[in-house]
Amino acid sequence: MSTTVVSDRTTPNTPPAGLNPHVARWVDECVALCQPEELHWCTGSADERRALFDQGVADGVFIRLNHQKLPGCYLHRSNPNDVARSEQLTFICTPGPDMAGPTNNWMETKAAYAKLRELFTGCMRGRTMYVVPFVMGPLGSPLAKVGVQLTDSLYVAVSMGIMTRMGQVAWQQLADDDEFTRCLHSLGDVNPDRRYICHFPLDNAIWSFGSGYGGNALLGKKGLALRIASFLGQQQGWMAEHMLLMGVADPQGQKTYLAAAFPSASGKTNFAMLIPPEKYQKQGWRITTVGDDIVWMWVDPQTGRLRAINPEAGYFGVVPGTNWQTNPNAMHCMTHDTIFTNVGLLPDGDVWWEGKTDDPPAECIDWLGEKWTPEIGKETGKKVAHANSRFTAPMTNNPALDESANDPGGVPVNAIVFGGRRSKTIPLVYQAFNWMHGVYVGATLGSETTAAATGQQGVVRRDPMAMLPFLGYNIRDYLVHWFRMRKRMADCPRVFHVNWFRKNDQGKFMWPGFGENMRVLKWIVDRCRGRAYAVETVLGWMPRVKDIDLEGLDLDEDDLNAIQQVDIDAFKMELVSQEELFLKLAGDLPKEMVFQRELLISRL
Ligand code: GTP
Ligand code: SPV
Ligand code: MN
Repeated sequence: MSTTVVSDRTTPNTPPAGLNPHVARWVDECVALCQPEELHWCTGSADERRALFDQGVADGVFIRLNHQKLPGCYLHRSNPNDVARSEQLTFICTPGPDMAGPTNNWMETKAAYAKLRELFTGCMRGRTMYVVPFVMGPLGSPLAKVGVQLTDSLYVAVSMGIMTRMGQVAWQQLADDDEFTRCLHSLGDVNPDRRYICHFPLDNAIWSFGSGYGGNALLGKKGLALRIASFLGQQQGWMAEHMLLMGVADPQGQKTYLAAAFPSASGKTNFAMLIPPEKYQKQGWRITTVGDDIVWMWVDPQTGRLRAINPEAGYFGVVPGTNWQTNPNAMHCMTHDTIFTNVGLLPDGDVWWEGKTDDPPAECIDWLGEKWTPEIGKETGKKVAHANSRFTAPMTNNPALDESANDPGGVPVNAIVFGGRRSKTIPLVYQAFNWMHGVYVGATLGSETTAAATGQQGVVRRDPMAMLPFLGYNIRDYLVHWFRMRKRMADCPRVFHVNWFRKNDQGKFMWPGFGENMRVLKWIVDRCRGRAYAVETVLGWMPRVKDIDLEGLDLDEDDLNAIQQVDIDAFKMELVSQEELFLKLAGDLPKEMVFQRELLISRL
């Protein structure tokens, strides 16, 4: 089979004129391996998108939602065994285990290719292979990276069209270069026993088999933009991080940009789209979103300042708990041209999930395609939407999109924020003493696990910089890279730690969160601008009670004290639980980590 096969299922489809010869050769190889019946070269045009959705509806991949209510929106139900990232099946493949390090699953390169070739052989017989060229990063950015994903999933092809700058633009950006990430993906038979997400950083390649789920299958995202990019960044002196990126305009008219690393399903999308309480809006505070999941950062050699871009072009966001009160901007994003995955279907062709409205619908079809009523829910405990159900929407749907979201030069980064999901021990906000201490704070980040990955939920694990599942190389070198970045910077961002998720003895969140996080954000911005006071504590710099505005909240000073309280004994236990990470690193622990730990112990 040659690369000029014409598909009769959609529009006649041929390779682009002047196809890059390296791409042509690689596609030929993959076609020979996977043996698809047809090839579809994605162009990224609006006509193509419409045709693919029509095809998807005909194939049962998509359910067309009520286009009066939700223009351009579709529902997708995944295989029930394929609803979250599979961290235990995700591998870094290198010649030796040291490159992958103690926190990654490792496979030897040749063994990995041998295993994968077996799985991929003939896996696309009778199927269409979509050739999906895409760019991560604003077009023309020096950091932008081209990838080409070959996939037999129409859902993945269409999703890549939302999440990346997909189509003709990628061929232009690539020109006749050989430098593109080779992303090969097949659903296979969606069998968890034959599911592998393998990264080959030395080959700039990703092979993913047996899953159609976002982070496992949209290979531009966690695969390229984090695992491969973090490896490249370490080699080339820049950083790829699991962070949101937001602009905060203050009443003085000054804009402060924050990059914040929170683990999966721990508040990045919500924080990045924050709408300030009315009082703050009146004063002139305004938040804009550059990105909600991934940030690439580098030091501008002219100014010595950290700058950042969002490599993505869309949002793959958590829907449960999202509503017009908690995140109106996300709700706006979902009003049109959105794919919903694993949510409930209402009789009128609208969608529903837990937390969308106070009252559940009288009747609907749940994410598994079965009838659901509140009575059935009560009896069986079944949920309407899966806990990790998601929306996929273009960032241009976001009313708060930052004006620089497409700027190849990125935005300056004034603050870095780390945050975990911690029901106990960890206070609402503190500021690290300096960059080196900030790296320690990020490196020892702990968070309770969520539904974004399969496995046990709600257990505290160490998740350095929220990157534990996304690092493409050895964590030892990653931490050293973070410490060394300091030397490249003339003026470095201030570093903070937040926790929106502390609970009281009754199990209730102590802090209202969401839009009210503006009150903490204001202190952070004011600290960056030298306008806010802080006291030195064992953990770092903390606001006094009077430094956080509580007006209009159902909280008094005692409540805030409780949220900010640092219990020395509990913190000593926290130090013990950090051992988990230190033991993994053992003799490879960077000395700065040891020093920072000693300093913390001496403060305690
Ligand atoms: P990924 O896309 O998996 O990387 O997740 P994320 O970090 O973007 O998390 P997201 O903002 O989607 O939030 C995940 C869950 O946490 C949702 O159910 C939110 O409703 C909830 N959440 C977000 N922010 C807050 C907050 O400030 N307080 C509370 N209590 N819950 C929050
Ligand atoms: C996450 O799990 O951190 C996500 C969703 O952002 S996924 O793209 O599936 O990784
Ligand atoms: Mn994420």
